[in-house]
Amino acid sequence: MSTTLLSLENWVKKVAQHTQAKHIVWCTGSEDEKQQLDELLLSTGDYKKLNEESHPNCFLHISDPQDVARVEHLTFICTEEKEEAGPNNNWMDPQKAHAKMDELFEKCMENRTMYVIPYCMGPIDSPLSRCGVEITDSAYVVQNMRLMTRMGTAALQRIEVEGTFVKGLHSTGELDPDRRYIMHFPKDLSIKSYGSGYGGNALLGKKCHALRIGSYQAKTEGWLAEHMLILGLENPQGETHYIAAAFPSACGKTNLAMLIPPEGYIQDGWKITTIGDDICWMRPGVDGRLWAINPEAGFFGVAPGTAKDTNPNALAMLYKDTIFTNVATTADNQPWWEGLDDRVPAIDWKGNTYDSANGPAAHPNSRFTVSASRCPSYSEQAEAAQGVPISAIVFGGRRASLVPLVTQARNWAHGVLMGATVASETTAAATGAVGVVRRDPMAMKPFCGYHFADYWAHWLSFEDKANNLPEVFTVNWFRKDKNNKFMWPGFGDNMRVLEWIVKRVSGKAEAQSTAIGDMPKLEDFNFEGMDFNQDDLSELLAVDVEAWNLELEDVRKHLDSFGDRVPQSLYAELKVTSRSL
Ligand code: SAT
Ligand code: MN
Repeated sequence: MSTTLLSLENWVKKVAQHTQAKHIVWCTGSEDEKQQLDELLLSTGDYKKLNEESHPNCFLHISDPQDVARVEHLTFICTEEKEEAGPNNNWMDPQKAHAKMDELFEKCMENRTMYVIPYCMGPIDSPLSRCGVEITDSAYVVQNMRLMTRMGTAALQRIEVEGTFVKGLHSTGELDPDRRYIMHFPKDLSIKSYGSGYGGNALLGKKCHALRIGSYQAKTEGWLAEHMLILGLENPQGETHYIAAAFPSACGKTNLAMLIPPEGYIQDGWKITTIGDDICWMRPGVDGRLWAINPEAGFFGVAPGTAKDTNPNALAMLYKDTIFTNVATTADNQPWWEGLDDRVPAIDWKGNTYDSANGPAAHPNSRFTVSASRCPSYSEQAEAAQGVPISAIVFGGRRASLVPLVTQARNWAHGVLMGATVASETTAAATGAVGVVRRDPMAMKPFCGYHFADYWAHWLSFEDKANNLPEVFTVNWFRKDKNNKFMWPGFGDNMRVLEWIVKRVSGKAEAQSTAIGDMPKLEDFNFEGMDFNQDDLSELLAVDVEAWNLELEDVRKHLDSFGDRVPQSLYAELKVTSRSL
């Protein structure tokens, strides 16, 4: 027996019996265990060693070419009533789903080792953290969970004290897309995932637990589980404001979380620190503010586009102790991806000699997995049990037109409307067409574990739960001009927008009020050291009344599509906006 918690021991036994696992390994999180599994993965060909001199302790994993992204059409929320899951989710009756999954899992580990991974989402000693146990037959998953969560003995001890944990069962199966399902059972706090080894489908602590099951736990317990980065912004006076920002996958959350301010800002004493790049759990504190933790312990970031000029902090953490998935390699066996530098890769992500005629060398959704502690801008506050107080919540998406650079909500309900109606062009992080505009409420479209209308009502309820809520903003770094060129430089220069946001929060900047929200006055915006024309900024902050009228019509249709559970105050806010246009 490897645990004192009977419910856990019984579950592990039952799964072992059902899957006929050959061996059971309880993961402790030790360094020895890490090394043994690295060796195993090298011996099975699941890992390739990268150049030890340039990239010590770094490995390359290549997925099955049909298993490189999340599969939203095969991801289900299994609640008694279909209505609970809402139109935003695929739904399956829990009994039917269990039967389907039980059949797939039957004897699926016959010649495999079953790893039991106790993990804690969030600092081990934080009351905001929640625990889970993932059972998997993939050593690659274990190695990723080791970096992405606090896993092993300490987590098990907490689980044994608490007595409850999220149960995640995973098998890579045959990697057959026709025998692949990711099922969530919110009431039982359990997950069953079969047939994929890819991050979001297989590292069950991440999207499955921390967002889909987490959002359900959060609703029942009075907190928020969100698809947000968290950064700390320190001003020259030494005060730090924490900002939580939601963007859909592959819209630059990692880059924003690790932003290095423009030179002039650094000289003046501004600094950005990183708490997290993907997930944020927050709850009201006794002071009426929302306090947040990053439930993760590492970064599972998109490699392409990560470079010295776009994200030097990320690049600095990636030369050591990193797992690379589906990137290309150079002739001297260093990891390489599009946008990294101008070297020519030798081998593409499929293992073939690189030929530009065959498409990109690295998969567009290729990833790095690395411990957060390797990030130069990682904040020690990320380990704080009480979390960090959030001053501003930012929603963003990829919109080539219409949506201004930055807008501040009139009030909390307007902010919730902004979040509920944010739209973005799709990216390579999920299978399906890329570049199609879709509404992605709070960037949670693929991750909210229950009916969006109820989720918005939950968001709105915080007005009664906390009396010092963050200010809410919308940003758009992705506007394009007539020639299809980005109008805003983005990256480090996004600091200028963040500065305005914290100045607004602390009452140090004015705004001009418009129908869609408050926007910066040109004189409050810092252009120092920036090669940018003020006319362009005026365009980025303009409200195109005709286009906004069309947008609001679409927003109304979007809200309507969630039926009569949609809170009336969202419609009321929508009315205020359209009347003022
Ligand atoms: O879903 S993953 O966690 O694998 C990546 C993402 O889409 O953010
Ligand atoms: Mn994400």
